[in-house]
Amino acid sequence: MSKSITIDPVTRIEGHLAIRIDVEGGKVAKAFSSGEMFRGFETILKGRDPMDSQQITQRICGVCPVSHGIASVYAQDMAYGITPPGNGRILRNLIQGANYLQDHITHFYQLSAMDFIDITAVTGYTGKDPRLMEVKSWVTSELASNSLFPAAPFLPRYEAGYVDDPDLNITAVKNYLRALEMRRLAHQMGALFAGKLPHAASIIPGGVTTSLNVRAITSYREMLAQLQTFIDHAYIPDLLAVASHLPDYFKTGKGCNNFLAYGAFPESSSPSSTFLPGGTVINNRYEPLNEADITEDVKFSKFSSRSGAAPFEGETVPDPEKYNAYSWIKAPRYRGNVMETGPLARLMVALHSNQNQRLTPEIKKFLARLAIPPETMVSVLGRHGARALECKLVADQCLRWVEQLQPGRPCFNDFEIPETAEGTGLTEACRGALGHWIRIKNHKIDKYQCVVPTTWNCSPRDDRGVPGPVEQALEGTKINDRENPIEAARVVRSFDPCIACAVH
Ligand code: NFE
Ligand code: MG
Repeated sequence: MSKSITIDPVTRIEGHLAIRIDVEGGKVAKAFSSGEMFRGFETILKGRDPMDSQQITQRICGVCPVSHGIASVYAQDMAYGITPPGNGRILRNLIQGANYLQDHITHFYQLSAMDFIDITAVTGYTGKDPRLMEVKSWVTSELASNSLFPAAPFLPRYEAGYVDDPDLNITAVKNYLRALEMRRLAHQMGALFAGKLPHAASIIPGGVTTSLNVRAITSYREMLAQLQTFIDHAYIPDLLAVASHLPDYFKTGKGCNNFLAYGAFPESSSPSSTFLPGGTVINNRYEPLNEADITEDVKFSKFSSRSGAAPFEGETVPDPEKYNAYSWIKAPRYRGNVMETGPLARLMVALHSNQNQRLTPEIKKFLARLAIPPETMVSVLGRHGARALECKLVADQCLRWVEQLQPGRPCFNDFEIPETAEGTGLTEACRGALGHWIRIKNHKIDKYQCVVPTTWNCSPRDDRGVPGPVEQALEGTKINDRENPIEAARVVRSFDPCIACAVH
């Protein structure tokens, strides 16, 4: 007999996600992922000045706003027929890169580490680090108190097998605290060129409104060096250590095994020259991306609009009472296929396409350190590993880009908003492939559609009843204790879901 377990809300993610799993014989037989609210950004944008869109769409999210701004200005660049000058392209990369570092570090330490690390180990700390001593005394007094949720956000959590190594656990708590400083530093670094963050003020069609000066460039480089040190000496070693303690999670949460990436960080004015390559891997075979193959199903989503439409034809008409619908997330598909997107997808696309020959040896070196073959990356720990490696690669690349800036040269090109136009903006947000589609009529936005990374990953079933990537990754997962379904939470969090984005 199957028993249904609902995790609602899933905590330590962004937004409102409910997961229902039907467990049979100690394993997940079926899973249902539900985005629990409607937001309506695509509707809000209709009729507005197109130049509002890079500001308004950044408000979809406080975690990956830069990527929404970037997707929006890419779509407008295409609609207005403009290309940014070299400085403008590089500055966009540097702002987006800073956001990647902030976001990946936050995901590992603040959002996921507590799935693996036993933070109560800090109560046995005997060293003299003042901050760890402070955490120790706080956790100890909280545990002795009558508080309903003592030591939140560290506790409560599911009871489970955590890493059984006091030194590693204490180091991870120490790095959890340092990660808070690192994410602030990454924001400050990006804000040197963004005006402010998390919502960048300077990203516009045609480039970036910043007047480059040597002081900002030097500051960016100095802050980046601190972040690189943290990534190389804390994030990557902590990730490798956790992986060595919980190897079963290389065998858990495989999922659909199809991967989609649009590519990100252009290295020249050619759209295909991205540092992180784009394309698809279906049945272990690489194919270049064909944008026309992207559609969104809504049979099980709470919308009355037509199912199976391409983004330019898509509508977003909410229908909260729709029969059988169980999510506010649409179900994007690529030529009908369920596709995983995100750092793991980018790694698989890079490896299978070998488009960026600098990346392939780095990925192979990392797999050797993990002592696993590429196919084992398709797992809970593989997703965390791909994120950590990508964080390092992007940080190292930001150093190369910042050297390419040319003070005194222009950072944006002028443009006019045409009466009628359309454009597509494709990039990679931290969680995966992000697309914005804009159509302009009478100088105003006539249609704006976003297909967002977590919309792909947390999608419900499609019109054929095929479950989405997270739903598939949950299927087959062993659940040892139905009161503590930590295994399911670990699978879901490996995707780093953002439901605020997914329901936009
Ligand atoms: Ni709201 Fe976002 C998603 C990412 S879309 S976090 O999903 O990364 O740009
Ligand atoms: Mg949408």
